[in-house]
Amino acid sequence: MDSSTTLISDNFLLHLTKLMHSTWRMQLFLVLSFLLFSVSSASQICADGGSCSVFTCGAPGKDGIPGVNGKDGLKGEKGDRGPPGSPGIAGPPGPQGIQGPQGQKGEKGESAIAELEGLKLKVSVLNGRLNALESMVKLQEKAQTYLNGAETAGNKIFVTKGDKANYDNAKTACTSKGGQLASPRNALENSAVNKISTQYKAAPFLGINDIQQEGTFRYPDGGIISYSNWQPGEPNNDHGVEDCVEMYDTGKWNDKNCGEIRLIICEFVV
Ligand code: MAN
Ligand code: CA
Repeated sequence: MDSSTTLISDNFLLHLTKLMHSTWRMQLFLVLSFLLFSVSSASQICADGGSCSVFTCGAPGKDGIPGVNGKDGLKGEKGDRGPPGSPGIAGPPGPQGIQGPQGQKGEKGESAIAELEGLKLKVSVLNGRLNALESMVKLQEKAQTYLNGAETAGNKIFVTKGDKANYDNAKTACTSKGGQLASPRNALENSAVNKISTQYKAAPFLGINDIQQEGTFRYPDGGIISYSNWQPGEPNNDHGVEDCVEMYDTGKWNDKNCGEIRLIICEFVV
């Protein structure tokens, strides 16, 4: 500012001051104008505590260095439900279920027919061998009958060597060979035993007896007899000493003293 400008400005202010001193209204105007000017050309900076400082404006300063990060804000609200995750690994096998209903029978297959034909052939072969075996058995029976006198009845064969003995020894002679004294359980078996006895013209001892209990006749295995062919009037336990049984040449039975000597006829069962 040059000296001429300063002189004008000083004169102007002086004149104005004089005018304002003229009245109290002018003084009030001056104060308000000054305050208005000061506020409009100042910046106000306030600290956190609430105290403020007022500075007059100058030329804008350079940007300062970035401040430190502030404190974490409040926790945000819960977000939306996310998409489904990938499937997990398979669990362990469950317990076995109950058996279902039986299905319908299938049609006959070709393999079943072939298998059936094979079985038919096998049956035919076995049948031939069975016939040959039966023929051999019949042949053996004929030979046995000629040699010692043997008779078959059902699955039983009765045989003798012609020997004679009391009951105890006759019993042992049969059991020692895997058989027992002839004990006919029906008319057919009784007839077979009778054939042998008539051939040898000798009465045999049967295995049947009432040694265990008088009057109760049993088979060698202890079972009570279910078939009998007593001579009329027998068993009479003559003189109280008859616990064994002999067969007459008629095929009828008589209880007899076990100490007597009789033909030994054994029976063997398949
Ligand atoms: C007669 C009958 C039989 C009896 C014998 C004994 O034949 O009495 O019952 O067993 O004599 O020798
Ligand atoms: Ca008698």
